[in-house]
Amino acid sequence: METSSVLVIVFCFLLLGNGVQSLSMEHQPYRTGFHFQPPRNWMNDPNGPMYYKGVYHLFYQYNPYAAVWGNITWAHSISYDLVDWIHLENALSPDDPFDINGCWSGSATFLTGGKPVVLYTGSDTMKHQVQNLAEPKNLSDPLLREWVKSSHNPLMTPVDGIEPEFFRDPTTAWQGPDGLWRVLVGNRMDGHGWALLYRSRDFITWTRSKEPLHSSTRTGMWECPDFYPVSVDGKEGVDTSSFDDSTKHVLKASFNDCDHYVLGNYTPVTDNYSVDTDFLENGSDLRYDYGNFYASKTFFDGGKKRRILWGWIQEADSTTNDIEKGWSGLQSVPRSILLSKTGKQLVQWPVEEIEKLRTGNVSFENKKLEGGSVLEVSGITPSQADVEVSFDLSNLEEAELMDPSWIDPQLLCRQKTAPVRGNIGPFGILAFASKDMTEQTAIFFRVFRSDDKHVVLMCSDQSRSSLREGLKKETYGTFIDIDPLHEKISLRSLIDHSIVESFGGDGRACITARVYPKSAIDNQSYLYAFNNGTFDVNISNLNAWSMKKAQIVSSTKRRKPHLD
Ligand code: DQQ
Repeated sequence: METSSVLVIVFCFLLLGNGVQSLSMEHQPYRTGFHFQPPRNWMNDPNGPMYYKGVYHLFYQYNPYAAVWGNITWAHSISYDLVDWIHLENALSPDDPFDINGCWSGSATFLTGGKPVVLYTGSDTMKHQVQNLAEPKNLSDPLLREWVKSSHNPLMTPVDGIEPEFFRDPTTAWQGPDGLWRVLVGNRMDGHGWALLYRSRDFITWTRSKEPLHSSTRTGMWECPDFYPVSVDGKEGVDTSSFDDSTKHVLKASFNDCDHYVLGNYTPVTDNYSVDTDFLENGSDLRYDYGNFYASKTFFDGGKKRRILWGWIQEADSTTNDIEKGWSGLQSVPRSILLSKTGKQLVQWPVEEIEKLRTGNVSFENKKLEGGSVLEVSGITPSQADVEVSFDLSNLEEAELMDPSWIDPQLLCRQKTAPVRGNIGPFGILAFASKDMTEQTAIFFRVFRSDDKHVVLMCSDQSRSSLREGLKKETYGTFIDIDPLHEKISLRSLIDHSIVESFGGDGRACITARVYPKSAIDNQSYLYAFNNGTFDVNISNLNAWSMKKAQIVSSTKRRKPHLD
């Protein structure tokens, strides 16, 4: 062997063996294959997503200079299919007095006639939060490459008792039957969360309504509010300014590191919003995702008549390691979002376009998983995969009794992690598993019995996800509205190098986790189905695919698009 080859091997060995050093730019096991991320540096909230003249636009909070939050700019990427992305020039930079300390989150609105504009928060010279307007320079450019800030900025300022540090993140605006535009701005007042309501005839002069659209004494500051209609027949998405009896309205607010939502009825003439069950009321805790998912935003895709949701997935590693690897933050896969059949919650599913990355399928049906067994799913690339599995259960009468004190599902998942045996469950999948199983991320279900029904718990257990120290290895969980007597328990997980996005019960509960295995990376990563309950479960169907890499490139480096 030549001396140079030996040196390369020794160098790689040193990199791999050295924890933090292994995260340097030379070795990047945690970069994703099909989740959106910029080539380098910091990214947080998705901003102003929209579909314009056949092109999807995603803007996002970005630091052009470092892998930590700061210098917040609106970066801009476009796509023709929500899978492959092209990074364009930054759309908004913090270089005016009304946004010199940052161009923070905001949303896009199509004005009458179809002109897109964005409202965003500027952190001004005093670090006061103000709301600003920007519009495309050239409407005939479907890529909307250049953006011009309004000469009227700032349009909304923190006056009349609004605290200047708690006034941000304007929603997509909607137009009422009186022709007035409405927009919400996230706020904290008296220590609580508010969605302030503003109205305008010309989109320039905005007047604050005496009453907020909604507020809650159970929460702190509301960041990144979102407000939109969903159709009660649950089949198609609905444009933000549509109102009729066949819709309910969703209000989402970001607080406590999670995106919470409520459902309710909105009357546009009076701007009355009456919620079915309020935020955190009577144990209600509706969230888009019970894992790592924040500051999300939806938009109406007029092309395919659907509403699409994006969320920021933060790192769960130390800032030092983020700096070392040179980047921080992912976006979730775009998810289409609808009202469930029960009308009591939303359901989410990865947009169908993601499926074009599927390749190399492995599938089987009707396989018994005995209590205490694992089954390797081989023949795919487990570190970049899409897995769908459904379980049917025949021993439901054996389910353990639900203890009425188990009211916190996340706590229950933390206590009853994957190695803790139950009667019916834990069963599910082990993602990012090392051959010796010392590393594994378990996404699983447990079934309990309570009075006359069954209670299904869904968990994502990161406690053994990595042998590396210093990571946040949070375990997440939620109860999920499935009746296992009458339906199978299904799970879909999108596994992508350092992220697992899981959809239980056909999208009734989502849990996203960031994990950084030390040895279960690339081709040393394995995937298993498992059942650690006492009783057998049956895999009625399992389908797994390797996933191709999406093409996410800067405008100068574009290759031929996928032809399939
Ligand atoms: N991120 C933005 C704010 C928003 C927060 C700043 C939520 O506008 O409230 O980067 O993550």
